[in-house]
Amino acid sequence: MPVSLPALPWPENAFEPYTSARTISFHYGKHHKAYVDNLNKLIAGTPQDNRSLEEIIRFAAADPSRAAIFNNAAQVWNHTFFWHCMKPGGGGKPAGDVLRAIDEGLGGYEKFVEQFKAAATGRFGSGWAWLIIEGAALKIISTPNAENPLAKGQKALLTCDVWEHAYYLDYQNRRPDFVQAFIDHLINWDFVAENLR
Ligand code: MN3
Repeated sequence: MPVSLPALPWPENAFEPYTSARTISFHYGKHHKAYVDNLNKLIAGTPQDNRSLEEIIRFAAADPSRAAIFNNAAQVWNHTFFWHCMKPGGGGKPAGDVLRAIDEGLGGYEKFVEQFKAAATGRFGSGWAWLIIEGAALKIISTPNAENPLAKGQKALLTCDVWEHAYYLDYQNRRPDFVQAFIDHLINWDFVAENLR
């Protein structure tokens, strides 16, 4: 039972002008799809091809000799999660339970923005910025390359892809401008609220 490429939750042009249809088309249709295809090649005919994606990630994270499986499996999961972290007309200050959690856990929305931007722009090279829960604590972290909270026993609430392929066609070297647009116009706080429950 191969791992499949899930459908996008919105049209590819849903985030113009903050992220172009061209960026989404390459990011989903080439990058995300390649991780799915590579993973399926790596697990074909092994016990992993009957496991869930989450199980494959935990299996592969346990042993450095499984790095190729880990990298592709985690990138499949990270991208599917990332697509749900964005919605048309999203971004800006959240409300309700999410805002309460951010107020209590991070000291307010302005602190969230400051820390999330620092995690996203401060990540050297390729990686991800995350809002997570570890134990009972709300935290902002960044991970390199394919690494994700799932493999560390943390719960992911929100992520932003800061690999160059996520923004280079639209922003070139200006990663901070992409991150600002993500925060102001793209974040799907409804999805964060579901993850918080
Ligand atoms: Mn990506």
